[in-house]
Amino acid sequence: MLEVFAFATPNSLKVSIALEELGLDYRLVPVNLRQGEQKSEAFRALNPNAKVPVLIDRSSESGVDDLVLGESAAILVYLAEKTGQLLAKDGIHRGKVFEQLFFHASGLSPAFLQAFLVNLQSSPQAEAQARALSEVDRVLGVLEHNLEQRPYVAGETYSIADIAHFGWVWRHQAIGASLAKFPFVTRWYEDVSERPAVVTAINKTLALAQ
Ligand SMILES: N[C@@H](CCC(=O)N[C@@H](CS)C(=O)NCC(=O)O)C(=O)O
Repeated sequence: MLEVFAFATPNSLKVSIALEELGLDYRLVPVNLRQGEQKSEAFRALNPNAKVPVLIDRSSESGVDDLVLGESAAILVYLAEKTGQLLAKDGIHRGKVFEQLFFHASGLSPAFLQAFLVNLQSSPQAEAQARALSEVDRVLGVLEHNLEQRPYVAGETYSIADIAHFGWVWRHQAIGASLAKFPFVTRWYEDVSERPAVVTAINKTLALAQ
């Protein structure tokens, strides 16, 4: 049984989507970020970084070798390798998936997070908001360039790189960003949004905050 410590957030959603796509049996364990549960001693024992998501794979009989894994991109890679799906075993496509995952972790995710945090302030400064949104637009422009040449972010097939990017792009309206000037990103976003696994994962992840 797989357990995912999560909340109704972009990084948590990525893991729910992967688990739904892969048809794995899992349980979501809510960590209420609004109440600061991520800072509890019990949660920090799982992830000293005090952030969701965290995956626990209890597939070992003894429990001694249970895997406890933080970082959404690492979890996506683990699940893909565990099942042999959504990540090529070698070659060009695998390289491209990792390129996108590293771009996600170092570029797209921090840009969206920064814009989200600026918006969260009680009286956000216009200049800070504009700067954050301009970086969001810049990284969306990088995605646009990729998606103009291929149907999915890392090539011809859907992969964990699409799941990673989708997790944050899903929140574009909440941070005041628009996809209107990115037609290829819009096409990809609509395509991924309609996948049954994605619809189910969004519903289950949003329910964590209800
Ligand atoms: N690099 C981490 C980032 C995780 C992250 O930022 N999680 C947010 C929710 S999306 C969180 O737990 N925030 C709580 C906090 O910062 O106190 C990942 O990709 O998993």
